[in-house]
Amino acid sequence: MKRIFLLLIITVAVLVGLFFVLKPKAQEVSSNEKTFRLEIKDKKIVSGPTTLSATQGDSVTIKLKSDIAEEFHLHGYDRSVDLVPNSEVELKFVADLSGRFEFELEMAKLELGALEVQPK
Ligand SMILES: [Cu+2]
Repeated sequence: MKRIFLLLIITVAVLVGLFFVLKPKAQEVSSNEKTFRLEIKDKKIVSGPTTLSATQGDSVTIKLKSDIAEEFHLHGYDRSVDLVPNSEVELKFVADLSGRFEFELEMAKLELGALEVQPK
């Protein structure tokens, strides 16, 4: 009876061990899509976050709506998109650099917020 009990414990231990060995690693699978929607009025963000959080490797889409024609510029990644009054434009890229990157209205030289990319 004692032996059967011991065997059972060993079997359970082996199965638990196998579960952790065979379990797919979440980090390898994750390449998330992150979409942010920002609305700019009077050279300020009136809707949406001023800090955009992402993880390295994420596919980031920033949808932008502005009341005036301007240029949206994301530093570090050095990506720009022309803002067209009252229509939505978007900036799409893979967040392959980690760190904090400010974005601004390029012509006005006004900082709107920042993209924060956590290292993987
Ligand atoms: Cu700039």
